[in-house]
Amino acid sequence: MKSVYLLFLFVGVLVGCSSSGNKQSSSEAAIVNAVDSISAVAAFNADSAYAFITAQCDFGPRVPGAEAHRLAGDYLAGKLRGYGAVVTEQRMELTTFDGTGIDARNIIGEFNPSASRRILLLAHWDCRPWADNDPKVENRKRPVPGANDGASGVGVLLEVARQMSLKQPSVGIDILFVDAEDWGDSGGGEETWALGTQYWTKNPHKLGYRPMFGILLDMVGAEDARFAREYFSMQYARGIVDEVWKIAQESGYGNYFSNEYGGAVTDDHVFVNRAGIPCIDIIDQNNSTGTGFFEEWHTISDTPAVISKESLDAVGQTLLNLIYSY
Ligand code: AHN
Ligand code: ZN
Repeated sequence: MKSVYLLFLFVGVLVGCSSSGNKQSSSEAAIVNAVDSISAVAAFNADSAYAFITAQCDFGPRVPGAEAHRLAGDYLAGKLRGYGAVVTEQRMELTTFDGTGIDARNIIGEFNPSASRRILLLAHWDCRPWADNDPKVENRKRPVPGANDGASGVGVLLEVARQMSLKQPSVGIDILFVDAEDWGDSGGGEETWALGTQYWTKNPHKLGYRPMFGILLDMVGAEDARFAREYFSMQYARGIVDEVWKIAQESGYGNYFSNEYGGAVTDDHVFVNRAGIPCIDIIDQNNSTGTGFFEEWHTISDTPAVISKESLDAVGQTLLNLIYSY
């Protein structure tokens, strides 16, 4: 954000000059417009977001059924409430592809609940029960710590929530923490993933819930994250991808928000789109790892050590700039 402040000062000088009678050049006008659209905005605090990630991981792996899962769920609901949200919790019994019955829990926080124009922001908060991509065979039945795969998106959204408690947005924002995303069958059917989201689309927290669009965050915290334009997001919600990527690039995060086309990811947003809500996925895709995702994906090494505050900042500041542009 320092660069935004510097830019603001710089534009102040420009505006000062142009008010003395000179016609503003189009490039000056472009800078003024860019700053106008971000100057009213809150400053995302990546240290805070990082602390929300370590707090989740400190409970232990948030695998449905585990004590850490219950405690972390209470923590997340309490945080949303503390930042002024109207909180709804959905409890559900689900059966996973391997026949396990789990008690799952979606947590929803409504900000500015009376606003009719709304944006949905979501991330999964559960951890995968097995690190089946771990290089060591003996680790593959252990749970994933889920610092990036899960906690990063949640941590960014909690910091967005904290910012909204300081400055009420004009638009309504609904933060949805979905459960049981990551109990899916690698190489199995797509419907084995995103069970909490599938439940929510069939049982929305509000009858006839219709936000303008949704944004899913998944694995947003790794160093040098690269958010390509994910395939299903482009299929279902191209205009939202364009809008978010434009704001990110104008905010100085073009290194993260790439114009490249990404692969197709079966993720929570697919089911939201099928329910008729246009929804994009901001997800780090990596061509060099073999899995398509960050190096430690579905390993026991997905710990806070993989998290980069710069990556959190790129995503969080982009979201705030979007929210306060409405
Ligand atoms: C598949 O691997 C099919 N989808 C990735 C969804 C996911 C898992 N996101 C996080 N963990
Ligand atoms: Zn996962």
